[in-house]
Amino acid sequence: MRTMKAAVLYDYNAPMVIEEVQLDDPGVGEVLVKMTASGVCRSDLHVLKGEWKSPLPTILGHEAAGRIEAVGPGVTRVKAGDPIVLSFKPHCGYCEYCMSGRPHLCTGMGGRAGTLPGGHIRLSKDGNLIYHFAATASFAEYAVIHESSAVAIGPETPLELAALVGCSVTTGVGAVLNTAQVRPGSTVAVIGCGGVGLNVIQGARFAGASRIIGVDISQEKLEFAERFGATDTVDAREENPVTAIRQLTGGGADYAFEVLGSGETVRTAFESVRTGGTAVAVGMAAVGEYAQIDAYLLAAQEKTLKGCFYGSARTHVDMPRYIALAQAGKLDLDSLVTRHYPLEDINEAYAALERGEVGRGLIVF
Ligand code: CND
Ligand code: ZN
Repeated sequence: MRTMKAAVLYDYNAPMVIEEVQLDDPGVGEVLVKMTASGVCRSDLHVLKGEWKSPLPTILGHEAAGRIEAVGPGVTRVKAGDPIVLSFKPHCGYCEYCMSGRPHLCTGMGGRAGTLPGGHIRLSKDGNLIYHFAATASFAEYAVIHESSAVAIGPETPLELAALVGCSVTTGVGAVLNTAQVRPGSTVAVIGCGGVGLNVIQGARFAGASRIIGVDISQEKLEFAERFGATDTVDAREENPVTAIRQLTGGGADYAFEVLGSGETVRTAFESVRTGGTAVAVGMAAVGEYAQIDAYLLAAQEKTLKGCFYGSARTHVDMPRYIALAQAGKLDLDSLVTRHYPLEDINEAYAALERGEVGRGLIVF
């Protein structure tokens, strides 16, 4: 067991508390990671605001990279000193989803919300258990994670940038390449140009989209969108995005990605695609929120509405590839991070995310 500094969430809509907590040694099939950096993603904000219920107290954080500090019994794939990206979807390798190439939907791990696979909890404070959000709990100096959550990457990879591959890059680029499988020459609309949305935009550029329309309510975000490959931008405060996208594409985009997480913007995405087009919900709304769509047009225009979890990633294949693409200059990770924070400033980092001020914020340890 070790004592370490972490950000603990005790109540929804209350600040996280920076304090010393205890972390048990890794058990069978688990590893101990020393954190290098952890990204500030809206998914953690959903929990902070109580929009997603996660058992409390918990340590948030799921977009991270670090180095293996020690391995538990039976771990052979990684060893102390190895650089890794943390995956928030551990997978068993044997269930129907894993065996059919969709490990991001694995159902074979056991456990429940806030625990590691098998139901284990390694975090505590003075004997009281603390839950592991997203099986990663990366807003802490160290984490114990399942070995399938430790994605080995090359020794030369800058770990601060690799952290982004833990969520926003893999989710955003994967939404385009894996979930939607955007074809070259397609038209693409992206509703919400934050950390994940910018990666949808650069994924669409990489996939050869002919037109990429970024939609946001912040002028700063729209400028970012252009830097990442948007050919057109729409300020949803000034124009109806559906009308604007239809005009720009001559009737509707081939693909529209919702990357905010609300029922209203899922509807916007659905209405923005042409006959036969595909709308993809990447953003994750508050639990219990519904999206209204025209049920007649769903059939009559043969539209597709699909969800995207974790960029439909095969993490151990896709994450090293995204890093290789970044190293080849085909994906831009450097420009995503606009602010660095020490762990002590984590509440300010989330306030800035909520105010819509940052591309991606990064907590650096
Ligand atoms: P972030 O807050 O950085 O981006 C959201 C963007 O939406 C901001 O730029 C806002 O200005 C913009 N916005 C707000 N209102 C509107 C509007 N009405 N129309 C258009 N744009 C608007 O969030 P993020 O990029 O970190 O996360 C986005 C969503 O993706 C969020 O719901 C998060 O939980 C989800 C997500 C999903 C997955 C997955 O596996 N599917 C993984 N990680 C995050
Ligand atoms: Zn995320």
